[in-house]
Amino acid sequence: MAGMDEKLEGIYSDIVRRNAGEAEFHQAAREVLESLGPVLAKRPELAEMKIIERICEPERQVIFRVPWQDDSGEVHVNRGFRVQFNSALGPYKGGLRFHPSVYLGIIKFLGFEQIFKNALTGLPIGGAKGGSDFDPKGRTDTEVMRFCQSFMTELYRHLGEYRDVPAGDIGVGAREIGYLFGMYKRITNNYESGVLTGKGLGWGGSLVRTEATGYGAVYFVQEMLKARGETLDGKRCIVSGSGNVAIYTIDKLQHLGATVVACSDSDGYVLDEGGIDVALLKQIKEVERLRLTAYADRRPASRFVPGGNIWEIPCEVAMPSATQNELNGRDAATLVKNGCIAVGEGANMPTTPDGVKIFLDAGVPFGVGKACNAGGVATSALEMQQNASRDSWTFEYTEQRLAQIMRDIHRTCYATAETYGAPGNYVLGANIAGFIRVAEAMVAFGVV
Ligand code: NDP
Ligand code: 2IT
Repeated sequence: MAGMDEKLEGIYSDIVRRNAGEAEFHQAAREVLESLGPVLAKRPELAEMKIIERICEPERQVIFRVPWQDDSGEVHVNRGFRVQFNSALGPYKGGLRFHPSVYLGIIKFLGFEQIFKNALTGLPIGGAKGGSDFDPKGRTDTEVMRFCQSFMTELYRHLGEYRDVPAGDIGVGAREIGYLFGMYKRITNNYESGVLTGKGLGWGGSLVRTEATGYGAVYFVQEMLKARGETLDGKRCIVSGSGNVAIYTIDKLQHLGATVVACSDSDGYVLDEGGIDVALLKQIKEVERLRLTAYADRRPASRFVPGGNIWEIPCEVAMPSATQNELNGRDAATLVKNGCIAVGEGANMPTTPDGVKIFLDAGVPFGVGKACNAGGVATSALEMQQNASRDSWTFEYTEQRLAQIMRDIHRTCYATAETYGAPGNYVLGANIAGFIRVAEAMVAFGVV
């Protein structure tokens, strides 16, 4: 296998054998292992302690039945997951995803990425992920509530502010966190604010958490451009997706003088040469919960392209912010050919391995997800800090903290890549820097 020595190749084939059929987890693990050769060469004690083998095996995996009734009384059975991957640096931390494509391999890949991402934030949080194959699309509020209540009826016993702290991800936003928190509070008879993050502002939530992933991703791209003497001002940008991450990525890009000409959902993309109208996008997606076609209906200057490939639109900055493997090698080649000068991953693992290689080979600064989108979970950790001190910070102060964390992550990845002989390679820098922080804690704790 390219880029891996014999020892790492052996670890990788064990992962494939022990986690059969979990393609996304194999992909995420392989990307990290491909970065670790130089670390093992410098730090043989980490190999001796089998740190990599231990990091690749979740500490605990919970799979459970989630029965619920829809508004007509029909009974449905979904599957719930929580993979508590690593608690070396703090309580398990990571989002919940509700999407029909969810199975163990997706949750495991996301939990694995979360270990290194959370380590990069410098904050005291371990790595986890959870979710369900429940499809919230077309479901009423009361159906979503009953599903969340059933989901929490099992999950609560695995949570706690010092044990495991979930948040949102695809299909899980403030509404779902509200229903989940309400059920947790009822079952445990405790007002334990710090057990979930992404809460509403009136009941323990943090200002800036809603905006944090998108804003943070843009700060990261800003730093990558700065390292090359560039700015976002006047840049033509593409952001895929139209959910939480995409909306606030677009918002911040335009605030900094860029123009975002397109965004998307799973049905196609909207092209708006004048720049996406963020207020209208928020109204349609967050308030009315409609599809992106409604945006084009209300804004005659734009048009919706059903089934269109958003990466064929020429741009200078691309920020994939929808889902895993949404940008492949062909798309990457098209972007490079069309003059793309920076890529920042708002989503988790949106670029396929051949796509990543094309960007790296072309020398296009590539902000890998676990570094670039870490602002969301970092602000979740700031929410936990506020909850622990029964305090709430201002928008300005919280945003300053987020911006500083993103600059620090960029500096760490940049410097680590340089130290390990791969200047400008944020993938290598993020993997090595995140790994070392977790590995050192694991060594200190002994074989546990
Ligand atoms: P949302 O549910 O708010 O939005 C998801 C968006 O992605 C929608 O536009 C959705 O379109 C699209 N999408 C989802 N699944 C698919 C799919 N299989 N194919 C095509 N399009 C799809 O989720 P978020 O914005 O929160 O999450 C987006 C990405 O960012 C995910 O990869 C998530 O893991 C990652 N992320 C999220 C963080 C957060 O704080 N929320 C933090 C860090 C990373 P449609 O409506 O058509 O399904
Ligand atoms: O992928 C992610 O980092 C998230 N979905 C956010 C996790 C969190 O705990 O805020």
